[in-house]
Amino acid sequence: MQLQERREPSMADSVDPQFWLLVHDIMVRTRCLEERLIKMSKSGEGYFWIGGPGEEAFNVPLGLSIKKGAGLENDYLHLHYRSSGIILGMGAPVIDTIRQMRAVATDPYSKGRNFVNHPSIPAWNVLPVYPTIETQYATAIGTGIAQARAGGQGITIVNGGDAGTAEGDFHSCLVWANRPILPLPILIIVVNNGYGISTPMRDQHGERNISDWAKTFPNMPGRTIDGNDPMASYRAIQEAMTYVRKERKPYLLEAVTSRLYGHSSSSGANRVPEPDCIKAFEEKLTSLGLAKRERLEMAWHTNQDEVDKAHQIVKQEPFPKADDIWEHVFAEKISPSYPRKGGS
Ligand SMILES: Cc1ncc(C[n+]2csc(CCOP(=O)(O)OP(=O)(O)O)c2C)c(N)n1
Repeated sequence: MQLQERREPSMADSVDPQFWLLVHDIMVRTRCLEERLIKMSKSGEGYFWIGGPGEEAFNVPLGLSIKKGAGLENDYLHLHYRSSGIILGMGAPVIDTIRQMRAVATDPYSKGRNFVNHPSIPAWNVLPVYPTIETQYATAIGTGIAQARAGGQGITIVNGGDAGTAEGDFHSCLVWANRPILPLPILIIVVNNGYGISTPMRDQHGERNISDWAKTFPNMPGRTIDGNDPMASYRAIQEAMTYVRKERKPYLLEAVTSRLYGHSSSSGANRVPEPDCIKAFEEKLTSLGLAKRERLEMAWHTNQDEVDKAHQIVKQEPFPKADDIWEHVFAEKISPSYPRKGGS
């Protein structure tokens, strides 16, 4: 793997230090949330855990950079199941993810019916996250076409893992995004954490970098960056987003990250000794003189407290009732030929 970094020592100075404290705060909130979800899965509160501890350094700057809202003039997000840092960066509250983990009726994303970290937020163009890997690269083509036709500033953003790039949906996205007749404004992201469940990426992928697929298309930029560094990530995201928004053409960005608790609860969800992006960021912030250690420690206390309080609230909330099974399944104005409540 070769990181294509462009070193700009002025990066830390060119951004308000308060911004990096905000990034740190949301990274910590995301980690506190994910560690709570893991505890919930281990104590039988919820059926399954999958999530993004280790991806915070890339995801939080991305979430903070989204043009957020509904409709074609805003960004559409086709995300995978490790994107908690993105939606928390966009301002989603931790309590809603805890609700989906416990599968309670108050879960706004799926009414207690989907796995945790499978949000759906229509008001922010966050399409439902699915557990089938890589299909999001196919749906991204649809909003990409709509936004190419509409013009304006809104773009489509899709992310997924390294292993999934071996599947056809990823390549369909590259081909459709680069059609000369209608190039698509899609920021195509691959988060490379080095594994597909338990299969090492290096055993399966002969390409040097996944971003090298961009070279197949004469005009498509592609880069591989250190997704464990929030400053490098923010810089690369800004560059890529500016290109896609202005040029209305695709960009392939690969972020190399850690995977700190393995694949999911199915593989045990135990901490593994890979580089921790939050620890490294804290070292950087203090050594650059951008933050004091006490300020950073306070972020851990405040966010842990917020997550604990949200968890206590969710524990009192009701589970869905059996009678609710047909709610939110069919659209309101449906053809009479479609099945009705109680029918099939
Ligand atoms: C279409 C499909 N095939 C297989 C699976 C089983 N599966 C779930 S996660 C996973 C590995 C995904 O690895 P990667 O794309 O690298 O993403 P990561 O989980 O590492 O973020 C697989 C094969 C699936 N969910 N969907």
